[in-house]
Amino acid sequence: KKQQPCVLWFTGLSGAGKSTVAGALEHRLAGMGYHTYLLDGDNVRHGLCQDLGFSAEDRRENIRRIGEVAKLMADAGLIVLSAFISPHRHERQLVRDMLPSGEFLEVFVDTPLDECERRDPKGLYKKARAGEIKQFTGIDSEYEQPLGAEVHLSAGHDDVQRLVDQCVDVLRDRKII
Ligand code: GGZ
Repeated sequence: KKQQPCVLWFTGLSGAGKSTVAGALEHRLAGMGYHTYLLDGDNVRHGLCQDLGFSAEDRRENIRRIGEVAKLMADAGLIVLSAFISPHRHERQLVRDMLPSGEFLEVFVDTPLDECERRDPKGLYKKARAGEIKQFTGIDSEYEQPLGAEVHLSAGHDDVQRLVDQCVDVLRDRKII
C-alpha cells in the first residue's frame, strides 16, 4: 500500500501514554497494510542506548541516536513511531532538522502531571517524590512543552482509540497515508 515515509515523534511525561498510543497507532496502521516501526524505551534503552542514564547530557545523546535511527528507517520508507519523553525543545528541533521538511511530525501526548502521577504505573513518581530517584522529569527535571506540535493529544481522559483516530486523520490530511 502506498505510503510516504515519516517520523511520528511522540513526546510527553512519563506515564502520559506515549507508548500506549504509539503502539495502538502502529497496530492500526499495520492492520491497514502500512509498513511501520515503533521505537520506544523497551527496544532502545535496553540496547542501542544501554550506556545512557537520565542526566541532561545523556538524554540529549539518547534523543540524538534515536533521531539518527529514525532517519535511517524513514530513508528505508517506513512510517516510524518514536515514543520517548524527549523533554527538551532544542533536541526535538535537532531531530526535526535532520529530516526533510514534512517528514517530522511532533505528537504531543498532553497528560497533566497530576494525572501521570495518579496513574504512576511503575511507582516511579512515588520514588521521585521520596527522593529515591533523582532528576525525574516533571519533579526535579524540566519538561518543555511543544509549541508547534503537528498533533496535540489531550490524553488525560480521552480513550486510546479516539487518540489513534486523531493521529490517523492528520496522516491522511498530510497525505502520508
Ligand atoms: C524520567 C525516567 C527516569 C527519570 C527512569 N526521568 O514511564 P517509563 O519509566 O517507562 O518511561 C520513563 C523512561 C524515560 O526514558 P526516555 O528514554 O523516554 O527519556 S528521555 O527522552 O528523557 O531520554 C521512565 C524511566 O525511563 N525513567 N528514570 N529520571 N524517566
